[in-house]
Amino acid sequence: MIVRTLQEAENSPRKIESDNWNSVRLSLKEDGMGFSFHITTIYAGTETPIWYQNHLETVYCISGEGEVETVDDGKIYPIRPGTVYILDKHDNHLLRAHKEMKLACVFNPPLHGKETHDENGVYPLEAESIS
Ligand code: 9YT
Repeated sequence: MIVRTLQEAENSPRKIESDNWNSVRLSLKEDGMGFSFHITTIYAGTETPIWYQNHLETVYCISGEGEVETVDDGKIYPIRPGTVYILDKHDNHLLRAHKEMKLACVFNPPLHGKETHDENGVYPLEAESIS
């Protein structure tokens, strides 16, 4: 069994910083679970273009307030605590935070650890591990 705390992971290479967000990667590919699990903080007032062409992601809102817009059809979905959105179609989307949001995120296939978005909001299939 593997046991970690958010606090220790925040003070380790498991925490990845970006302009609009940070992500604390509590479980990664190297754990052999077939998914990775992250706690992501989206900064207030930001809009992030995301298009996970190589991954599926499920996102559960723990706290904060925002919205997600699917680019293909312009639909806007409010995000509140208790909301889950599931990117089952590799949806190209815009994530906006009205207030800082804490999100629990699951990726399939799992991330290696060091991924950050490229200019199109994509993560590559292969990336550097944290260890
Ligand atoms: C919701 C979302 O995808 N935010 C970007 C960061 C991502 N969750 C990650 O790498 O943990």
